[in-house]
Amino acid sequence: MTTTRWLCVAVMVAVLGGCGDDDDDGGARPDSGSSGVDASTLPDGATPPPTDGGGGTTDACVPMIEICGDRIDQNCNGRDQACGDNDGDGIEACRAGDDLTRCDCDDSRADVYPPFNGLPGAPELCDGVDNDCNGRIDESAECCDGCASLDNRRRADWCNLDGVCDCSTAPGVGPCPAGQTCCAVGCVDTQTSFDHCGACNTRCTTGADRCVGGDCRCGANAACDFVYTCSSGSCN
Ligand SMILES: [Ca+2]
Ligand SMILES: [Ca+2]
Ligand SMILES: [Ca+2]
Ligand SMILES: [Ca+2]
Repeated sequence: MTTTRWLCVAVMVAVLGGCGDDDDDGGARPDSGSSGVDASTLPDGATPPPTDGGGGTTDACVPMIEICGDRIDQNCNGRDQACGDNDGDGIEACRAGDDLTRCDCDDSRADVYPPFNGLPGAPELCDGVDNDCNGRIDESAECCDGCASLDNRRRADWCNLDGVCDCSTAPGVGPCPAGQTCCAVGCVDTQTSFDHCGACNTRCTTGADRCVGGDCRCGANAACDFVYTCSSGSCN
């Protein structure tokens, strides 16, 4: 490659997104293959420009969080992401300069979005994807080897950066003690908690006055039908 060609690639990547789609794959990154940059021809210390993930390329594209509108294909899907909410999950695509944990780190997938406005992010699935845009892939307790020894993985909600199983809402505790569940408010006994009866955030209604064995109850009896209120162990 001539010096002129290399300058074209470098400048056009930054400004226009490439010097033509030589392999016709629509990639926003400069194409490689037979017309790719030969690292041996670059100035000392220079690195070749990244390539897209489309067909016809020979260099591997390493997926990163996509930045919309910068004419660079960070997530290797063959094109730059348009700004806005392209996948309709309610969170706009990351723009250059954004806090990448607070914008949609993949605006082409509706099952990937960060916590927003008090609502949780997408559940972190064991799928090799950073579903909740926190910069970590498959860190949930369900996916984490560090939680494998627990009798119940609901005692934790993720693994720390060192791989140790933890309940993030109960700092310093590590996994919740046996018999407790890691909820948004910390470690909870869902067998007895009125506000988390049977599961996190499952509050008993006024038809009950206690939680026993994970079931809402009125005194020694089942919870009252919805038209009644439980008072002093009786439905009234
Ligand atoms: Ca979105
Ligand atoms: Ca998304
Ligand atoms: Ca994550
Ligand atoms: Ca995941």
